[in-house]
Amino acid sequence: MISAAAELIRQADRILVICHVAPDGDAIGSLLGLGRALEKLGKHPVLACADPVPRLYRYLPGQENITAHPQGEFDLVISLDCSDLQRLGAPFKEADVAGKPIINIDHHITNVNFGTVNWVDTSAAATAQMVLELVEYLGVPLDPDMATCLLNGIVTDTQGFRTPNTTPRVVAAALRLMEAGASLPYIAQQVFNRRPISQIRLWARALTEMQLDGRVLWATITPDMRRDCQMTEDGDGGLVGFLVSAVEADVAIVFAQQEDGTVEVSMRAVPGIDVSGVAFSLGGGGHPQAAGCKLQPPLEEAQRRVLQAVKEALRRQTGQ
Ligand SMILES: [Mn+2]
Repeated sequence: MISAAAELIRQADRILVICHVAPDGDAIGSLLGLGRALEKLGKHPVLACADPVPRLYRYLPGQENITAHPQGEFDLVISLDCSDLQRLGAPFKEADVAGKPIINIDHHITNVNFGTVNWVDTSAAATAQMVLELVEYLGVPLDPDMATCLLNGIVTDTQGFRTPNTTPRVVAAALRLMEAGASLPYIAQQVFNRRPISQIRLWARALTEMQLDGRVLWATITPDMRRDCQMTEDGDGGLVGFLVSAVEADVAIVFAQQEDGTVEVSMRAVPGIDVSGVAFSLGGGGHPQAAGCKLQPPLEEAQRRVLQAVKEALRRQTGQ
């Protein structure tokens, strides 16, 4: 698969590189790392994402070049960290790419193989790890900026090398990126140790109303709560990862309602429990221990559906 991807890249010139909506650190890091490598190959990549770069990742070199409105013609599309075409959002729909080949590079178990070339490696801890392998395969020398972006992807998707898929291969990839000039302590400081007080206030609000239902711990964030706390970004700011640390819970869920009423559902599970199937059945996707989906309002109906599906999955998986 990597050779087929490399062949398409060698033949192309103007390349649309695009990641999923509501981008995370792996999506942004992979996008920037691959974009830089393609430029070094003499290609003309345009980096696209439907949503703005989250504040946390604005320290990454080149992030200001990511656009939500890719212009002009392209002869190749590279999709990164995205399990289906829908999740590429508006930039993909609007771009002039009809009939052009798509390279689908992803590590989500729920990937639906929508590409011309599908390189889906569910054993990879991050898409950035696969991008590193591709960059090396293409023979592009790493530089410190490229290495920083790719290591950002690995560090965030493994929550700082703590997820069960952190294999020696992942650590070896991180080692190569550090040797190329990326600083692991600097990245960890940027992405784990700094958060705006508005986010802490929002967590405080959400935590007072969280509920434990069996072994499912869940919380809600509404647009009103975000306004009260002057929190400008969507999502939960990582709250779901904090909730799943409760020893009384096997699954944590955060329901983050958007301004338009849509409910963004983030789920986390302890090792041994798989929530990716629940997310997929509700139109989303993800990994066994970290998955999500988007549901239509009303909020209460979305909560009822998700909680029911999660409890059913827990019953099936634990036999309780
Ligand atoms: Mn990822």
